[in-house]
Amino acid sequence: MAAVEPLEATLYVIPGSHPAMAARGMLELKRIPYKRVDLMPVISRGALRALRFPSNTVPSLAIGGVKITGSRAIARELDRIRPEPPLFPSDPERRAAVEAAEAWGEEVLQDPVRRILWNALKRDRSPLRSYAEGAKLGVPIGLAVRTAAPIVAAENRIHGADDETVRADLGAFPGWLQQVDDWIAAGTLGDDPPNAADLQIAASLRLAMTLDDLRPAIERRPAGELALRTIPDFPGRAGPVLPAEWLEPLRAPTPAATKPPG
Ligand SMILES: N[C@@H](CCC(=O)N[C@@H](CS)C(=O)NCC(=O)O)C(=O)O
Repeated sequence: MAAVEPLEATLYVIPGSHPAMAARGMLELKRIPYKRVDLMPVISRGALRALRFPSNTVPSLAIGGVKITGSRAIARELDRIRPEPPLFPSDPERRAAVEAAEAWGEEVLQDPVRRILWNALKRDRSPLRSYAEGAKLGVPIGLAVRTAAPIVAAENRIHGADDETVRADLGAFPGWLQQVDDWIAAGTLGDDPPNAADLQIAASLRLAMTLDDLRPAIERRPAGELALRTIPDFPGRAGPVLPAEWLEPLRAPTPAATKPPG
């Protein structure tokens, strides 16, 4: 067996960032030890620019002298430098299906979950502390949370988390959950060990499940089980805060719940 070269790896994250959590899952799956650097949102942008990463978002990873930004780029680089266990299937058709689900996870699901969270935190900032659990931000967590109002406002602006958009996101959510359930049924998702799409999608669903407003609609379906299995621990918990009428689409019975017995 070829010797596995030790790798110097530093992963830059924001506490509670779902794509950063996906990247952590990838490194852990491949048993690559890494140093984690926790950054405050917004401030992260300047820090990553100063560190000369290709872009200014998290996750950003420095590994083996290379700097990569983005959960999907990180998945590919990790598979290149440490092929086992693979994040993508070797069969071309299966790989294409996993890549399509992974792209959907980033391009369709990731942003709405981010918007919903920031909109909820705008209504009540007190859960912020729970998302920062275990993080080393360089300032006392209490102080970071107490002074977070401008950051929360900036994040709402940066990510376009206005009420109209977030209400529409919640309306679309049941369809997205159905899409994930369908991919699980088709075998594209739900592999053991997880593939890149499992990690990408599970991280978004896990963050959504930190919101008491959303968790009941997710946890008992295959999508929720996948999320909990793939990323058992995800810091953060926000109590109910979104307007009840926005959540109505999520209250409709799931297809599994309406199936007749037998
Ligand atoms: N789509 C990117 C994530 C890009 C992104 O928006 N990351 C957020 C954290 S979830 C970020 O860096 N935010 C910094 C900020 O908003 O100031 C990926 O999958 O890597």
